[in-house]
Parts: sequence; C-alpha cells; structure tokens
Amino acid sequence: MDEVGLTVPPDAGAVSAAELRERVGQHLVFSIGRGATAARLADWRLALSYAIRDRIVVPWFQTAERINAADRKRVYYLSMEFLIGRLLDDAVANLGLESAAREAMAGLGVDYDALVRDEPDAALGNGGLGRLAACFLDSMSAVGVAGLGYGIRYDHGLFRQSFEAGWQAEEAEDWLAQPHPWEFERPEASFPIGFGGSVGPGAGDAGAWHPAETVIAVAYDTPVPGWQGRWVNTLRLWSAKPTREFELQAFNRGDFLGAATPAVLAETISRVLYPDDSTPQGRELRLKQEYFFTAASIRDILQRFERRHGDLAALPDKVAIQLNDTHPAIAGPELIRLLVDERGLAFDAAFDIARGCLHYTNHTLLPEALERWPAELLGRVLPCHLEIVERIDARHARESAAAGRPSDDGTAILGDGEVRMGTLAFVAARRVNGVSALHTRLMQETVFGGLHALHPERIVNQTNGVTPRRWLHGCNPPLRALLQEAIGDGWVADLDRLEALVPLADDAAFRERFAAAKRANKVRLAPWLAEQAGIELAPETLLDVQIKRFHEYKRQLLNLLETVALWNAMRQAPEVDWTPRVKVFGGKAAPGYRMAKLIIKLINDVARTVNDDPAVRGRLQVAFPPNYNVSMAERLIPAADLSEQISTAGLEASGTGNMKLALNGALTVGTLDGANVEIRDRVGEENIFIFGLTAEEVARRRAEGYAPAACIAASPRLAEAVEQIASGRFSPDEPERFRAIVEDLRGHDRFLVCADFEAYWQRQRAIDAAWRDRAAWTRSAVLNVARCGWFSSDRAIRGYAKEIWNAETEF
Ligand code: GL7
Repeated sequence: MDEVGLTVPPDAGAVSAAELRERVGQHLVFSIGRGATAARLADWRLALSYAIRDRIVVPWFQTAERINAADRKRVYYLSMEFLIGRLLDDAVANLGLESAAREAMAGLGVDYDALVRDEPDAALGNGGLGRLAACFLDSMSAVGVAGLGYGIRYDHGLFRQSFEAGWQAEEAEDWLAQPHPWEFERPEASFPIGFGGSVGPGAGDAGAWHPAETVIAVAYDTPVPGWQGRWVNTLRLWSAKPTREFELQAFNRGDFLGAATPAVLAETISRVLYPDDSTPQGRELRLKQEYFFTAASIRDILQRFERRHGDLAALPDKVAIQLNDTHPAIAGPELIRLLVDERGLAFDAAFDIARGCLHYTNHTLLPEALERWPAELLGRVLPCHLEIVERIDARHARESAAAGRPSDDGTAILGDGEVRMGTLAFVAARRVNGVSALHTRLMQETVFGGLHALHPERIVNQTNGVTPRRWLHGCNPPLRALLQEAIGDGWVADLDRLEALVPLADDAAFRERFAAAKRANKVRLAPWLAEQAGIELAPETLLDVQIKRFHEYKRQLLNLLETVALWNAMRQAPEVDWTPRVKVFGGKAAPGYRMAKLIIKLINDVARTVNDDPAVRGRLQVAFPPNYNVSMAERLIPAADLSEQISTAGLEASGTGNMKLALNGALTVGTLDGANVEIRDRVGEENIFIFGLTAEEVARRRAEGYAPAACIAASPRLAEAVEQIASGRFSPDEPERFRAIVEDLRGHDRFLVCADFEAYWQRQRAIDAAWRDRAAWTRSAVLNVARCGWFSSDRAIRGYAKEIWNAETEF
C-alpha cells in the first residue's frame, strides 16, 4: 500500500456520502466506461459495488498483515458449495455505509433499493449445506478467525426454475453474464491438476503418478468483510482453464473444432454446479470437480505454510482444514500424496500430519446420500489416490484389530467394489461433527456406530447457526428498527443480547409495535406475492410458509394433504369462522428427481383449484412463487407467521431455515427433528407447535412393519384427500397424473406421511385457534426472537474454533 502512496483510512466505514458519490461517478466513467446519461441500472450498480469494494480492500490487507504478524493458525473451509446470494447490500451494511450509500445514490438520481435488487444471486449451492458455508464465511470474519473458504467458481450456478403448466422447468443460470464486481482474478495463483494416467512401480515414491490429462486451476478471490469491516477474510474460488488454449497444429490443419477441444474439455470441470441436494451424483465429472478444487486448495495451503515454516510436522499447529461434507474427502489422500511423493515423508508420518489437520462435517444420515465411488472409477480418474486409500484402509484395519474390533464390523473404507467417502473422511479426520444434537447422537448410534466405538472422542456436535447480519439485520428493516430502539444494536455482533427482549414480551405496547413490524413486512411482501403467484395477502391473514428444497423426507406432501383436507372442511362447513391462511410453498427439485417434481405439479394443481374456488375466497389460498433462492428467502422470512419444519423425525440433520424463521418471529409447526429439538428447548414448549412421531418411534414403526393403509382408513379426512388426488379432482385433464404419489402413499409411504397426518391436522387446528388470540401469539413470537440468539452462526464458529480447530478468535 505504502509503495503506491495510498493512505490507509483508519476506519473502513469513514466515508461521507459526498465522497462516496464522487467515487461512484469515477468508477462509472473509468471502470465501467460509461457516462451518467447513458448509464443503465446495472452500470450504476457496478459503479457503486466497486466504490464499496474499495472500502474493503485496505482492511483486507490489514487483516492479512495481522494474521501473518501473529503467525495465527489458519482455518480452511473446503466446500463444493457456497450459496451466497447478493453481496452489495450485505457489504454496505457490514461497513455501516447504508445511509451514505442511499444518500450518494439519491444525489445521483438513482434508487438504492432498485440497485440492490438488480444484483443477480450468486447461487453456487443447492440448499442448506451451501448456505451454511456462506453463513460460516460471514461469521469467521465477524468473530475474527483467520479463515479462508475454498470452492469452485461455477460458470453456472443452480438452475433457474419456472413453471410450465405447473411442471418445473429448468433453465441455465447465468450469474456471470455481467461482470462480477466483488472478485479479483489471480492468474498467478494457479496449479496444474492432473487426472487419469498411470502409477509407476513403487507407488508412493517420488514422481510415481503420471497423469494423462492436466487442467489449470486459477484462483478468484472475493474479500469477505465482517461486521463493521474490522476483519476481512477471503473466499477463493477455483476456475478450470486449459493448459493450452488451443492446439495450433490442429488449427493449421484446418481442424478448427478439434483445435478448441482441449479448452472445452478442461473448462467443463468448473462449468456447472450439480443440482443435487442430499443425493449425490456418481458421475465422473462430479468426481473430477471434487478432486479439482480439493487438490488446488491443498496445494495452496501447503505453499502458504511452506513460505513461512520449514518443519512439516508443525502443519497441524498452523493449519486446520474443515471438510464440508464428503465432497472434499479426497483431501486426505491428496495431502498424504504430496507429503510422501513430493516431500519424501514416510506414509505413517504423512498420515499423522494429515489427520492432525483434517476435520469432517457430516450433513446427512440418509443412506442414499452418503457418497460412494466405484473403486474402478476412482482408480481410473485418480489411480495414485486409490492406492493411498488402500493403504489408509489397511492402516485403519490394523488399528481396529489392535483395539480388538471384529474385522467385519462394517467400518472398512473399501467394500463391495466401492470407496465409502464418509468412512474415508472419518478415518482421516481428527474430529467429525454432526450439525445438531439429535443428528450427532444418531451418527454415533447408527451410521458411524462402529467407527464411534473405535474412536469415541472423535465425533462432536456443532449445531448449525445462521448469520444475524443477513438473516435479521439485513432482511428485516422494520424489526431491526424496533430492536434498535428497544435494546440498541449490540445484538448484531452478539445475538445472545436478544434475551433482553424477554421481559418486553409481557409489555402490551411493545407487542403492538412488534406486531406492527410483522404487518409492515407483510404489506411489503403483498404486491410481490400478487405478481409472482396471483395471491392477495391481507395483513390479518396467517402467512404459513414451507420454503426449502423439494425432497420426500421434508414432506411438502404432508402440508399439501392438510391443505386439501382444510379446503374440504371449509367447503363442508362454510358457516364456521375459519382462520384465514395463505400457504406459501417455495423450493426446487433436482431435475432428475421425478417424485419431487410430481409433487411440485400437484401443489400447482391444488393451488389452481383452491385459489379459483369462491367457496374459500379470503380464507384459504396457496402460493407457489417460482425460483426460490436466497433473495426470495430474504423477502418471505420476515413476513412469515408460521414456519413449516415437518420432516420425518430422524432425517433432517439440522435445518437452518427453521432458525431463520424463528429468529424473525415466526412460530414453528414441526416434528422433533434436527435443530427443531433445540429450538423447542430454547423457546419453550408453549411457544412452538410440536407434533408427530419421534425419531425412535419412527424407527420402531418401521421395524414393526409400517402399513399406511391403516392410517388412511383411520382418518376420513386423509382418506378423502388421497381419494380426490387419485380420482383426478385436481387434474381433470389427466386423472391418472398423480398415480405414483397415491400408490406410494397407500402402499409404502417411506416417510410416514400418513402416520403423522392426524397429529399434524390437530396441531394445525390448534394453530388456527392460537392465531385468534393475537396478544398471546405475538407474545410467543417475541419470545421466539428473544430466545433464538443462540442460533447465530457466530456461536457455531466460536464452537468450531474452540472445540475443533483449536484456533483463536479476535473478537
Ligand atoms: C443438509 C441437511 O439436509 C440440512 O438438514 C442441514 O441443515 C444442512 C446444513 O448442515 O445440510 N445436508 C445436505 O446434504 N444438504 C443439506 O442441506 C443438502
């Protein structure tokens, strides 16, 4: 900085509106190349983004200098997904520049809110797992962990969803169609990444692997400013580039297409995010993506370490690596390979160093969701790594035997011709964590039972959290303003301070103002909901939302069956004073997940029928706005009254939408699953609507031979709803359309929808009644906000830092 004569501003936020306005004008002209009269909204947005980014760069350098000066332990978060969303408003708020930015843009005749909405979502993730990574990045900067996120710079993020006659249609997403103003390309930070080829004799010795194909991983860095810009970490995303842009010889022969082939093949690796959520894709390209970003990251980590340290044995003191799910689990074999083949360490020494650095977060117990790679495929794409995996497995078998465990206890890494990536990650990690208390206990008791017996200290819990910056301060201006008046703004960096609201739950005047903030959010939402889903949202209506990926275990179908039954009940008893509801569904299904897509179509068909029925007008409406994403969540969550968290108990590892909604004053209707259990423990039984089978009861019911037909027979409401779907009541043009759903419900019902239906219905009617006592409802809502501070991702990151990474926090 000094070399180029820049003065370092002491405070990132210290910029006046006038100064900012000038900087925006300069960027418009000199960075975008456009004058004010010709500038489009996107030009202004880019100009403001660059002006804001300028405020982040110096604190970014300063953070790096502080980390280096103190030789702090670094934490590397490896994740296939970062579901970031928009960055402009978030950066502005973190730097405390909201009023300056508004005023500066108003002075230029540009509406700040319109600029914010113009930014495309960075949707480099599918759902909870990717969004958690984004919240963790924010919190690592907020609490001052020397953290760095590593991932893939996909050209195309999660697909855009639209509905064609109610069916989900997918379109490619194009977030990089316009310049992405937050990143810096780092062509010098690049590594060649090999695939395929052969392993020479004496694998594990120097230079044993001869890859057949090589691509270049090039880094793109995005600064991640923490609260008040005090600390700025980095998100480093890798993009795949060819080793040679094109084959000149082929070109000269006139083979123009062939000349470009190597580039096309290489760039395919970072082209597109796999759109699967909780179910892996066992495809070669996916494996290559996983190795590509993991190998580049590990090399980068080693290079940074070796610039300052000589002794590789010190690596675990200076480096903690967190594997977000098994996607980067090849990190273990890769690190060992680099230590053995390129640095000459013995295998066991290398293994111990790797295990000292690596930690693995498990995010799901669904058996079909645990990654397994055919050994044949792994051997073809990464022949050297397969040999290392075999050596790790052999060492693990020796440890098992020494501990007196039977050799067939199901904990082998290799078996049935497959490599079990969860087992590999477990064996190569110092700590393994679950993401809620219940999930962690189930990990210990079920999927990782054998490994837990062998390494009883290894599995620990770190319940998920969400960043209060985006998920309260950013998305809920009316409530933020009320909190500011009532308890100040200390909660933004210390969410436990929300507890100061507890006594205010009994203050009628405060409750009035709290209810007014919720109403303001609904009023804000209404025009958008009308436009997106043709729904009229009156502020007195109970707004009931289920927003998450479509998966059978999440049971959107249970919610829909209850909707149909409620519609029937309202038609049958029009004289009853029903509690008016708008039910909102939001979410995408994996393009290849037929059942989930059929459920989406069913929701749209039911929505049309119900919304067109004058008999329930003003009482029941169903809205399904297309293309649910982070920005849509930011609109819906502050307005929601009721949060649907109704997964089959034992199957939702944690959930994070449940936390966001409770934190914004929605009451939860939910099963005792994932973090719902901990939400109940905190907000109190009387401020949450729990129903249904517990995880233990689900297991027992299944063991006894669950038969849904008996549940359907015992519930006339359910029977009627199922029969209507079966007979084409919602699909008169094609009565058989939903046959697969009906057959599954009546015959198998893997996720126990029918078993939980009556309990869910009863709970929903209790909710109808509770809504009528608005003082009591609002009191519960206030207590939800007040007692959900613990679900901050700052708390989670402090937990990881202390109990897993052994790393310092600055604040
Ligand atoms: C998930 C879990 O399903 C979800 O419950 C959890 O909150 C999230 C973050 O830990 O991880 N696991 C998973 O594979 N996906 C998730 O969202 C896609």
